Amino acid sequence: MSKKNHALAALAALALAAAAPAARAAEHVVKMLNAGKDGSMVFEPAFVKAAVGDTVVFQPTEKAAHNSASLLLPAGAKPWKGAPDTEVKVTLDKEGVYLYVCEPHKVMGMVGVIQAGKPVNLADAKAAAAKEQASFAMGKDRFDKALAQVK
Ligand SMILES: [Cu+2]
Repeated sequence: MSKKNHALAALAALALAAAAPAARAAEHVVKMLNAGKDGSMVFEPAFVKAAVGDTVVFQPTEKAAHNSASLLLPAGAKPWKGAPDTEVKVTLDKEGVYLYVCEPHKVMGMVGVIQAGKPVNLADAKAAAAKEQASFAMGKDRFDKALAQVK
């Protein structure tokens, strides 16, 4: 490596170090509600757009044995399953679309979608959502509404 290249590499390292605080992971809060803007038994917001490395916190804002459990994940992401009426923190360590449900109320359409980075598995997510929501008694369009916000 030439002297000039050494200097450039050192500058690049400095620039990366300076940029690090701005790249710190964000925390997104999703409330578990008995009644929200979109009706009864909802995650609010039902769609979260995040960056890889961000955290989503599911809060038992209203209690009714709500939980958050992953349904479909990007390849290699870790599944989660929260206890009833208990906060769950999920770190989005893989890029893609995450589908999750409230197990007791998924038949009422209590479901949600998270996008971390690029939606690399969107086709898989849409197929899994369509299959799952076919058995819902109500809120059959909630996965579709949330997935429509993926960009
Ligand atoms: Cu619930």
